[in-house]
Amino acid sequence: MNGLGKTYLKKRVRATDYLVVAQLFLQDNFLLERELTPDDIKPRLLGHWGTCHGIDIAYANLKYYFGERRKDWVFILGPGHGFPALQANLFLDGELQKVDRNLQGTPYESLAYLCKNFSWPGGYPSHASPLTPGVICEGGELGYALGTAFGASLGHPEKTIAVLLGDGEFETATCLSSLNLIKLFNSRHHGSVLPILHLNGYKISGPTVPARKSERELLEEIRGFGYTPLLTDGTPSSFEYVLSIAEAYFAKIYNPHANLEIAYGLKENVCAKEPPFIIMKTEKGAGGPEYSKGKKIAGNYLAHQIPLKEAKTDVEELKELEAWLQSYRFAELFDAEKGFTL
Ligand SMILES: Cc1ncc(C[n+]2csc(CCOP(=O)(O)OP(=O)(O)O)c2C)c(N)n1
Ligand SMILES: [Mg+2]
Repeated sequence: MNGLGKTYLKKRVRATDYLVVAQLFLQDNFLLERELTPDDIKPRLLGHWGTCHGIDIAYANLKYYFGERRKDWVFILGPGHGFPALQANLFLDGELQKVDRNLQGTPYESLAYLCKNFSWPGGYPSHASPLTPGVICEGGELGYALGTAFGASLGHPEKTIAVLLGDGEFETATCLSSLNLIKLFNSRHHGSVLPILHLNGYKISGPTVPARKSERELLEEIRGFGYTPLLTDGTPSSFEYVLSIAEAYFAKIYNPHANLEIAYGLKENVCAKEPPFIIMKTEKGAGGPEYSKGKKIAGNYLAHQIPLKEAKTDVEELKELEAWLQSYRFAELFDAEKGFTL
């Protein structure tokens, strides 16, 4: 990937992360054109921040890599509580605007409507739901995403289905048993399913079991289910590398005689016999507050829902929120009249 691609991906993640935080907190002053005041903050803060940064990374990289190569790619989101990130990405791409008549004003009016109406009575829900275009299985109960992905691949060899699984979700019996579906579905008659485990270390209330395993144990577990584990830290070049290996594998199923090392510029014979399984390691809540009131937030379970819960009533938290929002320099990425300028 060239420098331009890397710059674009970093900007895109900054823009979508900002949109997430704005949806969670703001009912006004969406572009921070003046100092943040308590009146700008929603009266009831209800949503999930911690998983969103990783979703933004995964979505950006998948879209960038598969957008050209695999036109019929699908994204399935396991942690449906990361809905503000899904909305942010659909909004940035203009997909929501195509179907939602409330989002057809100027770019600023649409952004204001989106943010204010997230998790708001009569507005958007806090979790992915059938109101969101493209949602094929309502979120809420963790565990079904991988099974849904295999189901969506049935009889659709043209489809590539990337499915993001939370590491807490990866503790559920439903998700773990769905890993076995590869033994039934992996043929030329069905689509390509690409599981991505979001190893952010935490679930609602504490550390996850996959994160408590050593890297060797986790990789052996994935291999034991019949997959080739591929690790990425979410940076554009490492994400591109694991996607190129996945792409080589999928291409080989459809064209067993292709010389993929030449076709994809891969340096060695990386096209394993077992299908790819990506492990994306991120820090939960990265980019958000590191500490607040002496408590560690980013990289801890406290990032799961709303950090800075008292931002409306506590001046110190309001200032921390303002600094957090400012850190994305959103004004460089969005013009009130022209929209996104990434
Ligand atoms: C079957 C089921 N059990 C429990 C819950 C409650 N719950 C909601 S979010 C969550 C934690 C999810 O953690 P993880 O999968 O690691 O997602 P992350 O937010 O860290 O990406 C849990 C346990 C649920 N939604 N479904
Ligand atoms: Mg987690």
